[in-house]
Amino acid sequence: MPENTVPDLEALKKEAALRAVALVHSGMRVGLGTGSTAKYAIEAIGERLASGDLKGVVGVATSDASEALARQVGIPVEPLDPRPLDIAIDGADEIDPRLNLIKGLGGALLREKLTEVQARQLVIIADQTKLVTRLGEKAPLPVEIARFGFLSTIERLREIVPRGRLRQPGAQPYVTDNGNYIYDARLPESFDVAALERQIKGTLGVVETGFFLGMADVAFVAASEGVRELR
Ligand code: ABF
Repeated sequence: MPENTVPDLEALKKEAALRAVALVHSGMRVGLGTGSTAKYAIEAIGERLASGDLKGVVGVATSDASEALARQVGIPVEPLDPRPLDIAIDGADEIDPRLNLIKGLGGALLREKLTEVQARQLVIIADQTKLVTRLGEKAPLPVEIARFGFLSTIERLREIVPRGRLRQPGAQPYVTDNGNYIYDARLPESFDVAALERQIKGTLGVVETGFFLGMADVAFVAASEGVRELR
């Protein structure tokens, strides 16, 4: 690539997605992620099914949007049940050197966590901009909270993570697929991630956090030099 050329992020996301989709085999039950990178994976699974290269794959979607896309590209979709998934493929907002993640800027963190915790293998796909040295470096931590009494929940959360705000892209707060709101918390410069996760999760009114700790098995991270496999 010539010097000073801005990498095409969409091309990088697609390259990472294709590496992950190569791990999908016939008959697998696959967790389908959400977001602009996961979209390429869903499309690629659909293409492999259409070409006959894959057979009998069933998807479990992590959002209404991913379910709609999966159906559109010909992937049969089932609801989540207690059976394990063979693999789940999803994007992330931040990836630290231990493969701990922040997810949920796309708003699907609860269904993503419910689905991906059941996957035998969680494969993360991203472009290089998602790599960080510590979680919270660039992205806020999305925290899904119940709508009922949300202002009180936010007050309680502010005692732990004072900087943050209710996600509100327009006149009304953003509503998740589960009917909840999201508080986007700005993390401090230094903190114990497991302790902070426990503290936030233990706050009345909190449904789930966007910390995905110790869940990812592998990340395919695309840069202009190629796709790196991180474990
Ligand atoms: C989902 O999509 C999320 O958990 C994360 O918030 C987001 C990443 O989206 P993109 O791939 O569009 O950056 O996987």
